[in-house]
Amino acid sequence: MKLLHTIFKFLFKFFFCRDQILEMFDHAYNSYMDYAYPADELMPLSCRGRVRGLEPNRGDIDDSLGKFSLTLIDSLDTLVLLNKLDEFEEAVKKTVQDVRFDNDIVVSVFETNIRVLGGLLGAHVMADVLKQRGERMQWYRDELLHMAKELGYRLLPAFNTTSGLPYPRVNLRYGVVNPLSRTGTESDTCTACAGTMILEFAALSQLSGDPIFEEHARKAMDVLWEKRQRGSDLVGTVINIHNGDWVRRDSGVGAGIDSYYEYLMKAYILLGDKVYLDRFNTHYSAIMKYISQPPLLLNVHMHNPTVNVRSWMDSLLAFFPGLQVLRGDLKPAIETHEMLYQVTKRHNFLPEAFTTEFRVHWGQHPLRPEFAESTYFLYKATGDPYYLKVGQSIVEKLNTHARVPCGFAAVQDVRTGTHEDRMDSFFLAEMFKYLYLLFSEKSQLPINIDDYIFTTEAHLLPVSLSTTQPSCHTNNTEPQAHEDDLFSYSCPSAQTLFPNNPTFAKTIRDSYKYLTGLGRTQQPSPVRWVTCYRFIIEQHLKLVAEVSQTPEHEEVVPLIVQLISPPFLGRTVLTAGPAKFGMDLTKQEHGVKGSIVKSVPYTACGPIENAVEITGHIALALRGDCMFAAKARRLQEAGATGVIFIDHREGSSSAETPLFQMVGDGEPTDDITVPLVFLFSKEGATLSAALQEHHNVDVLLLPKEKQLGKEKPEKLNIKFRIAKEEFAEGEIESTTIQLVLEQSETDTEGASLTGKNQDTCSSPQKDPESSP
Ligand code: DMJ
Repeated sequence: MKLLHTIFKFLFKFFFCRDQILEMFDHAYNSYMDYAYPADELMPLSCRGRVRGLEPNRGDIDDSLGKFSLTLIDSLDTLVLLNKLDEFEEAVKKTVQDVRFDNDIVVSVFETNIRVLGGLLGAHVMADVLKQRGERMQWYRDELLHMAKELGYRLLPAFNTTSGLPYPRVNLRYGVVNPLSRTGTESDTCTACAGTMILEFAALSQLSGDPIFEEHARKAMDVLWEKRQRGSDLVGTVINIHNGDWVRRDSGVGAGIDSYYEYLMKAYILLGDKVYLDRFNTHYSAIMKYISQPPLLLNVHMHNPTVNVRSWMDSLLAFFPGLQVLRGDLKPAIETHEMLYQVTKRHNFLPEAFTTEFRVHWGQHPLRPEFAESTYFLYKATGDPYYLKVGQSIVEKLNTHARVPCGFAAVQDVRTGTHEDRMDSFFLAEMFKYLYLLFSEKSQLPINIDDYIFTTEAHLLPVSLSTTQPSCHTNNTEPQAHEDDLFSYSCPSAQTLFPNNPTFAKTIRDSYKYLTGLGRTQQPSPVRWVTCYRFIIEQHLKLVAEVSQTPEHEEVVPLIVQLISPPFLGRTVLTAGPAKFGMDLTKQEHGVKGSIVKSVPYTACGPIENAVEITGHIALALRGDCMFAAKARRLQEAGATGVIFIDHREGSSSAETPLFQMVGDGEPTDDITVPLVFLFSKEGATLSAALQEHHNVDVLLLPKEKQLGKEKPEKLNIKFRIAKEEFAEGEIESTTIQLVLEQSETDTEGASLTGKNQDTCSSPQKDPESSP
């Protein structure tokens, strides 16, 4: 009875929390839209928008405001995740119609990148997913991506330094060195400011086809790495952008450095470039050696790392347990998170800075999401309902101590509970995502969350981006990660870490229960080891493997898709890539013929809705969102006789990109027997245009060397017959072109081409005998 009661209470809280979070989001978002939009931010106490220049200058924090409706853009992909799809469509329309970047305003390069560029990219990806599903966003023509590209170009002047480290600020209209820019006199920037560009810039390069963004972000990452202190492998907090000298040499994982480490790990996940993992591992070992003093994370001097430089911690470091979960290092993640939880119990929120005795050092709390972020990651890694309880406490504290009639207000001082007239955009971009995800089952989400990686502002980038093209540059001279490090390249198992101890998370936490002098022993809660979050990396590796470089000894045999029905008649030939699984087309002397039908959904990542039309035909499917093998399987089951995959990356073509072989998903693929070919997007566009114009398009899939009418002309004779359709007197006379493929005398097997030795591609079929 007691157990039932506990389960009921747990379920009630679980579902109640989800609804409560949605209601809170509505309150925050609607307040912004009703009282502040198109201003950058909501002033929740004054119930109006914050317009830079019209309000008293707050210094650096105002550099986030670029008169580009910051909060709207930062909220876009949250709308999707929270299943507010009508609102999303509406908000995207507003963004496209109202937002302009040609503003004579000086903004922070870092903040504009993570909030605005990241926001646009995350929203573009979501818009694309919804559009491909065929229900919404049908009007969408990549407008957000075009805006992202424009913004990217406006940020680029910041990288015009001799070192390659970006200026901290840029004038959106005039750049940096222009006399009208009112910026460009700065000589230094923070490590995180220079080192938190790579995810957004690489995604922008890959989605837009212009490598310049990724190149600049990589260069900045390279400089920071080169400038690490070689003895300690730590970096400082502030660096000179001209000569790369360290300006502030204190080193921690919070303010000033935080997302540099985060982006090394995530750049590896997104781009598959092991250089970033090696760098991350090197830094991580140093962090664990010098900065991590469980459960504390304390800044040290980068040149003399055994010396603590301060006795307080900042709230930004609360993201770090989440990053440790990503790496699979759960024990210290649980310890630090528990310490942070105890601090929130004592002060309601994490103060911006708190001492090693957990007293307030700086009492402000601008509704930062980092603690919720780590809570979500720990719940994913452990499945321990304890973390739901933590999430519930975050929800309660926000409602009790931050909610005001026009939104949620930052806390000026956690000791007094006084409010500040600000609601930062990250509250909508991050806080609600992590809280909602914490209380949602995967199946309740509109997207498969495992297919995405979160930027530091919690914008969603698809891990499949890593497979769209090889990275710009890789530096193979990097040192290898420490071989003896348990976590370097593998997913650690709970068995290894906590042998015979199913309640390891609780055991670890229990040592910190009375850390702040508060709290009582918790009821023992069963801990379930669900998964190591390193599945993201495994997922990534799978996706990389999907298009992995073919080993040197294995040749990529180019295939073709030849359009054979009128009016193409074999003259349109598209170069295609092969698959390592499915039917081996090189063994099909005469290829495989069929008419093409576009899959619905186009990505073929969900149930095939037009199986009736697809049966007996070759399906067209867009690359992305799920594995090639999964798409092929689904389409084969729906009755397709072959699949042509079309690249989702704009502008790719066989002339410019080397062909690759699609490989399976690591699982057996023997069940997939239909032929599979891959077209880059330019070739794919030709095929799609043909289908749109002619509705019935027959194609032949076959190896290039066996291309009809070319290399082996002796095998087949192609004859064109002009047949006049004669109708009753007075009726229109129509001309039909017939393509007749005849076996040559030398070819004894030609009959297998179409099942008969003569094929008419005209409609309606004419008796060839009647032709002239
Ligand atoms: C966010 O804008 C990002 O997470 C950034 O990396 C630092 N933290 C703020 C919110 O606290």
